[in-house]
Amino acid sequence: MKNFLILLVLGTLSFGSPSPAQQVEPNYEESGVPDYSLPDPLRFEAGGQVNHVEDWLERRKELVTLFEKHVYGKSPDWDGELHAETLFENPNFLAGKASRKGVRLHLKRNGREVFFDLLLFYPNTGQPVPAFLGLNFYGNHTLASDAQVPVTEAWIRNNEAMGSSGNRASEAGRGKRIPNWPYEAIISRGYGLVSLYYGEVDPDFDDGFRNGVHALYPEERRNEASWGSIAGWAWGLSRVMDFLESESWIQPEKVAVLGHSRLGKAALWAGAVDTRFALVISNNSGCGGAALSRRKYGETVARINRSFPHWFAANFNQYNENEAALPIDQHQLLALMAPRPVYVASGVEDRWADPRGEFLSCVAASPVYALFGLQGMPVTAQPPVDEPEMGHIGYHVRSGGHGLLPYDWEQYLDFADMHF
Ligand code: GTR
Repeated sequence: MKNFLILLVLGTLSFGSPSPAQQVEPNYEESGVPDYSLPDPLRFEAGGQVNHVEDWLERRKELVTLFEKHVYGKSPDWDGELHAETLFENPNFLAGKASRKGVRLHLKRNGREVFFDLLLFYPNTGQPVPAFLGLNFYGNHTLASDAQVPVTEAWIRNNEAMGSSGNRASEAGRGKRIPNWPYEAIISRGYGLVSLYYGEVDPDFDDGFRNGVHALYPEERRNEASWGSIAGWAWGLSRVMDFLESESWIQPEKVAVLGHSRLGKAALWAGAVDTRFALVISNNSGCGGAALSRRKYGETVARINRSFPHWFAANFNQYNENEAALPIDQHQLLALMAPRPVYVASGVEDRWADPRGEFLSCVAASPVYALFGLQGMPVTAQPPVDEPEMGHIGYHVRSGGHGLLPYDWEQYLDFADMHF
């Protein structure tokens, strides 16, 4: 018994002074958040206050350049040709209430070509409608219970390696993601929905720029500030927008871009660089998305760079365990949406994505909305679970963990109703 007690005490002691391995456990305590001060969105790098909307437009350019250089990398300007091919069309979807179609977007540049397939749903109202646009994780067939929507072969075209790391699509997934993309509810609220598989835009593994949209720009070698996969996914969303502008069923000036998790990071970056997106939604985007990097809560810059070296510009590595040196923080990314509405959603159990850091980011972005005479985040204290707050910035922390759920969609639909 005595020996047992000694062992127990030793065991406790060894927990009290963590080994190096234990020290790198993620921090999930508010008391473990370091002191930090956030860079001011309304202050020019050279000093000088942003007092007017005209100043902000200059400051905005400065911030986009900083995010390009230090975080996401700079995407090329599109100088190729886009061609849309209709794959299938069903004007009698949902017993005639809606249409569904498949469109293949071919992107050609200097003799090279990539393509990605869109799945589009819209109500048969006879009038152009607003719509949501979002990348999906497992293929368009996961949003369809019938066989009309084919399983993507992108992972075969690109590289088998994608199969191990890149959310490989398979027939087994057919229809499985409909609860995450509740098109029936979206349509009945008068909105369209456009989705595409992110692995067709850029496969989610470190491929040295050989596949996906990167392959269209072989002259853009991987360097410290070149576009990572998040920027590639965002760039793909802009190409979808190019196409949607020519569609008659949609109101292209009312397109909300949305994404979950890594694709929430991509939706935010798409909204930041392409102001055609009228509303931007980040679902559980966390580190490198809506959450403040300086809080070092849950996933940190160092962790994300080590796990996903292809997501960001190589420069972002400079800030591993060195967040205070970042010239920007993620509240300034949210501020880049102003005056357009932006919604940030967290899951209370999704501590890896730092729900509080996502909320504080909304608060810290709000002065830019105030410059436009708009209310950003209406409150400064994090709202209780399942009690959304909506100004020009919307926020909720819902019960449960990481995921894009019907509850989230209800808020996005309300937020879109409020602003469109
Ligand atoms: C995690 C990653 C997060 C988030 C998530 C996802 O592994 O650490 O940043 O992006 O993946 O995309 O589901």
